[in-house]
Amino acid sequence: MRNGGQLLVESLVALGATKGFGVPGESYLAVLDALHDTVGRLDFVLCRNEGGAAFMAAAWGKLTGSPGICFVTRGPGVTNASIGIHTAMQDSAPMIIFVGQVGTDMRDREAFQEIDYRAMFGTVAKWAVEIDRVERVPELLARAWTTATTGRPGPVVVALPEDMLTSLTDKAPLAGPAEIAAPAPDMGAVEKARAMLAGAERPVILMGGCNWSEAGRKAMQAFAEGSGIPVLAAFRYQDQFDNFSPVYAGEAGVGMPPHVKRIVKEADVILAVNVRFGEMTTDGYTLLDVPVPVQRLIHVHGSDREIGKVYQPNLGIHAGPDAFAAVLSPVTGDWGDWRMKARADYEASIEAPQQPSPVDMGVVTKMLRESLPEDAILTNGAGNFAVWPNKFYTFGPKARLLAPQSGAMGYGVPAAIAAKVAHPERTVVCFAGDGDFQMTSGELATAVQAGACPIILVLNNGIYGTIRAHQERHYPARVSGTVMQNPDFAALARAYGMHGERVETTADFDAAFQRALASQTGAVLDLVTSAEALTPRQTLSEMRAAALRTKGQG
Ligand SMILES: Cc1ncc(C[n+]2csc(CCOP(=O)(O)OP(=O)(O)O)c2C)c(N)n1
Ligand SMILES: [Mg+2]
Repeated sequence: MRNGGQLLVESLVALGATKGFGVPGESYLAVLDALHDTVGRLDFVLCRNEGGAAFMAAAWGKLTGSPGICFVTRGPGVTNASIGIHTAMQDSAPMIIFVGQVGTDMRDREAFQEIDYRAMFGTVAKWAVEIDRVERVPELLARAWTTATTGRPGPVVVALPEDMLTSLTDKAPLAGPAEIAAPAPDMGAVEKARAMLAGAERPVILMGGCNWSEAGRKAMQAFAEGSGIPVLAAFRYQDQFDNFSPVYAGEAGVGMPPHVKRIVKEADVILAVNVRFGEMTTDGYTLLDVPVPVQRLIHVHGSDREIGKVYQPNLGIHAGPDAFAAVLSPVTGDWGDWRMKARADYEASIEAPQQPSPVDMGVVTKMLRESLPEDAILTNGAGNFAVWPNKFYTFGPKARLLAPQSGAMGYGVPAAIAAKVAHPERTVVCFAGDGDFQMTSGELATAVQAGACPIILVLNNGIYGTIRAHQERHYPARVSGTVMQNPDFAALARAYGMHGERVETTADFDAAFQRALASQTGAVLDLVTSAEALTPRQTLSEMRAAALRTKGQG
């Protein structure tokens, strides 16, 4: 006989979960107790805020393709965690979050910390369920795992009533995950797609998602290179295609470079593989007309619910990304100049002009681009600073980027911790804004306790820069609610037991970074940057002046 907590935890071990990120609560003591027996097989990574824990689980899912596991308490615990659930959803990343729940004997009375999770996460998560009978733990957990990982991957919320967790059953735990083959493409449709591409003058491939296998990505690269078709990455998925490939042309994401907009607009045939057509990838739904784009669209996706969701394709193909890539063979066409211009424009776009800032992030990013190991993992949250890892770093086939499609501030630090927990041997560099960093800086304690040692670069410009930029464009010279008084970030890092340094000039960065790498503790480098250098190609003053001129006040 086992209780619900033991049945759940033993089943999770069998499914392949090795780490769970969480904050304890009295609502799921039986789960915590069961985790007492799985140390070394399924470890509980103790976090400081459920928002951090859920971000770590979301990042784990995005990095590994296996559901990120999160444990949180009811009510206030899960409300804190909701930011990570939303982020996993927008990222299409697999995640399962277990939430303690009030006992079934008092449900629907608005008992202490009670929430109806199906209602709360009905549209935020991919699925939300409550397990109210202990015998159903294996059934519903198996479904949660399958739901999180198949089709368009995403987060599943599983609520666990307290009395269910302590009830005894002789039901056996799961023995392992179901083996599920992804939908394979219809070969007639694949030939149609090849014919559409072969007949194109300006074809482009757009790819995204985190559920590619290495073989699938290689096959996609072989197809794109063999056909000489330029490739764009969907928002924050530029790590899924070798940026050094002569066909790679950039990221269709926030702050989209002009050449990327031009490529999508001027393309006559778009092959979109594993792409969710979000606002950022489409530049606010302007690059392709809704619902019928001018460009001929081939949309390949593992979920039938993504095909035709926004854009009616000329050809939709329901197929998993790997399964589709595996059956592709190159096409030929006369688009060499188109491809070469796309690549040249991309190469020009990653060269940053000199920045008006004590620490010049253009120089810093270039230095990292040239010196980080090929399997480095970069992470970031949200803010203007994200342009550096997102637009000026180059991701080879082994490098990874963990950056939130939800634009959630605070993601970078927990994602870097999760990456270090997953791959202690790899170099993990988090880019954080000063505002972004302070959303989850409490997780530095988690990092130190878990022995996870990322290097965190805080781009300290003293402002909530993104909002300030919008402010200057819409309400020039009326600064409101965007200036921060910051703590000493290096001292803060040292207080947590990490290496901390303030870097005042570009010339000081290299040595500081070497000391950070050499430290066994992880490090925070507080980089003094100027608010003027808010975007790589336009200063804050230029933004203000332009807006004042438009308003006739300049
Ligand atoms: C959780 C969350 N809260 C608020 C926002 C709105 N927001 C987007 S960027 C930003 C400012 C980011 O400031 P900082 O991290 O200092 O980066 P900077 O833009 O200065 O480089 C804010 C407040 C958000 N995206 N996420
Ligand atoms: Mg800032």
